[in-house]
Amino acid sequence: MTHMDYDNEPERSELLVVQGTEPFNAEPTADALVEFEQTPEDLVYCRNHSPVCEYPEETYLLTVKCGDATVLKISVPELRSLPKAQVVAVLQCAGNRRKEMGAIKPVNGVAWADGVVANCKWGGVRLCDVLKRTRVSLGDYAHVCFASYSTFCQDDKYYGASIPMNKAMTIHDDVLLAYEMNDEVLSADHGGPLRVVVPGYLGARWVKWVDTIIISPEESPNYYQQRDYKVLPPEVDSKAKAASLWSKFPSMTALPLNSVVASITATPMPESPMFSIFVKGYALPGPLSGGNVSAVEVSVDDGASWTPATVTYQKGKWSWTLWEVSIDRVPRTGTVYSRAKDEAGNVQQREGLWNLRGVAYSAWGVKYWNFDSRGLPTVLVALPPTARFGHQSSAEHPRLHDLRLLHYAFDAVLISTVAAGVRRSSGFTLNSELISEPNLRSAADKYLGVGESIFDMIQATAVNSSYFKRDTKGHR
Ligand SMILES: Nc1nc2c(c(=O)[nH]1)N[C@H]1C(S)=C(S)[C@@H](COP(=O)(O)O)O[C@H]1N2
Ligand SMILES: [Mo]
Repeated sequence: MTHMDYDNEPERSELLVVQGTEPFNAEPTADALVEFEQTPEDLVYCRNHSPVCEYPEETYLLTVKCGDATVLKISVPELRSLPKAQVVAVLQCAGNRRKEMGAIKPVNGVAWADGVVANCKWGGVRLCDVLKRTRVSLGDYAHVCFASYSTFCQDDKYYGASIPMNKAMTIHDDVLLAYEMNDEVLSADHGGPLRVVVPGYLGARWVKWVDTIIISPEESPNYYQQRDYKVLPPEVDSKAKAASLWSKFPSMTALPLNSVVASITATPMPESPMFSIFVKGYALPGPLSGGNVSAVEVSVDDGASWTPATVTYQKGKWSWTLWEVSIDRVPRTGTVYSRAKDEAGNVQQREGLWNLRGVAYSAWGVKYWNFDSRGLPTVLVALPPTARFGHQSSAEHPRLHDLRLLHYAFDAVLISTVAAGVRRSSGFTLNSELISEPNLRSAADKYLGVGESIFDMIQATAVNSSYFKRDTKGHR
């Protein structure tokens, strides 16, 4: 596309793992996410197909059209004077867990781990209230289309999506035009001054910087509604095969019932080579007909037996569910699976369906562990007191200061591994110039690549980043 200007991007949270900068795409780690019932803004993922647009709220205008006719123009200050609605709803990208699906067979798209999920409180005006003000005979139209003409996108001249009129007009479906997130003014990164909030639907329909609404007999013609965000059958395994098929498959609406294992911490059991593990995670509701999550279970014996987890948070029908569970007498290495159930009795299935775009992956949640004799993940043990991250020493670092468990083993490979881990999970980069011992300094630089690959290995096979999760706002 012709014009995409990345010169005015806002400042971003250091807590996100950056997947791409133009456009900006970044996610937090799942173990940090589950520390908060309501996701704080600095842990809310960013998903863009274009540069981020910044507009002053006072002059921001929304246009509502029916066909070619403009049927309403309303400013954000005017929207703010209408009755306000608030809803807690989980925003999730259809590509959440794509990396896991990609391990089955390569898929197209950003290799998201399991952090493109945010449980926020959204404030704004109900879409149905705005649509009613147009005096259009709404029942004659099947769809409500949203557009942000503010900028070109990677695949189309604007970003667009649509939802069925029915969804828009059902008051209990809580579709909003939001100007607030977590009781604060909606930031540019998350679609401010105005974005669409469609509880229960994939994030792609939650159009950011929405400037135009079109009441229409048809779905949005936009690329992201018509030729993306669809679950193609598994035999469609190339872009060429997909090309003629997009129009034959429905646009995605709700995402499937899902759960993810976010963190595992271990305690050695007295007088025994076995451990007790504490497992935390999140679960997500499927289609509305199933209701919200009613239970989550975990298995450490490959699904032969299941232990119920304790649900520690759920709010209303659109929120995520947080859960945790302790399991005693597990060996030094193992695998924990999670599965969610909903109010209608649906159960999350073991396998996820592979599809070309890597969307809607919902196999059992899974995490592996591999502890040393003290219950520590086997490699992350070293950090010299002189190592500095950004401007802070390891002791001052908000996410590292209470890592009592770290031994100051002066081993460059270990330092590099920790450095790679810290960088991945918090965005901080090791400033090796500030390591006082010259030998160690050059070695740490030299081994950074090794550290990166060790860290990748740990991420794939063990549980590590719980050591990096507590920040100043964090609590247990
Ligand atoms: N205008 C616009 N709206 C958009 C997008 C976009 O690229 N442009 N991305 C969509 C997708 S795919 C998702 S998952 C969510 C992400 O919202 P967030 O960046 O606030 O987390 O916004 C949706 N709305
Ligand atoms: Mo998305």
